[in-house]
Amino acid sequence: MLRYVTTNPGKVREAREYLGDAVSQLDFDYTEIQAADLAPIAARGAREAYRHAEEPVLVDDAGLFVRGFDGFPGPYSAYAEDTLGVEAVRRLVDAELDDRRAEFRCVLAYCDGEPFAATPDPVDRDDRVTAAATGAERDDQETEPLPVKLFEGVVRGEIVEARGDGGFGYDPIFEYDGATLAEMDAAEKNAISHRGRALEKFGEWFVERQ
Ligand code: ITT
Ligand code: NA
Repeated sequence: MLRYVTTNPGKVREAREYLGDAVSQLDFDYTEIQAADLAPIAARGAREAYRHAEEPVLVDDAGLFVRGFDGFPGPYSAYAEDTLGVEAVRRLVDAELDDRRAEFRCVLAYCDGEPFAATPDPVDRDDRVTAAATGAERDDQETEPLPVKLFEGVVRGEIVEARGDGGFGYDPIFEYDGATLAEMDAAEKNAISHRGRALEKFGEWFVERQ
């Protein structure tokens, strides 16, 4: 059984929509280190979650990166949602920026305690992600680092007035191709979303791993 490590049921709904019943939620609040990128946060989280669960884990770290704010809230998106709230983030963009462009990023980090093949993975064409996946990501807690494989997805859109009541988090204020993510069902959102794209890369790779 593959455990999808998150406290957020919205993420699990989308993962199960894509990967099916082979995944179940592991409601585990791993330590989120401070970092400018999602990848090291997810990688550390996957190692911690694997040590805790002792079965294959997939950690999902995501964030909203507003271009005109140099990527804020980015890795601090959950904190910004909890403190300011989604509507205040939208008002900030409205008040401060003419450029409404933003992107959602999602990094999935997989760990099952086993090493990965050293040969370049033809499916994973993102150089930065592949570099991190080869063990370049250091594990301070162990002399022998646990290998972690990373999969990244991005969707580019714009911050708009809230519309729709599907999805979760920042979905109502993020528009892609004329619709907000909250106006899409889980399958429609997966077809274009940061998470859907990361899940697709993971799914193709995981079939070969099995
Ligand atoms: P876990 O860490 O337990 O997985 P979380 O909700 O705290 O749950 P993150 O740390 O990845 O997740 O924080 C991401 C923030 O971005 C959080 O405020 C989410 O609501 C939001 N978010 C993540 N994915 C999203 C998506 O697909 N659509 C809208 N908002 C999203
Ligand atoms: Na979190």
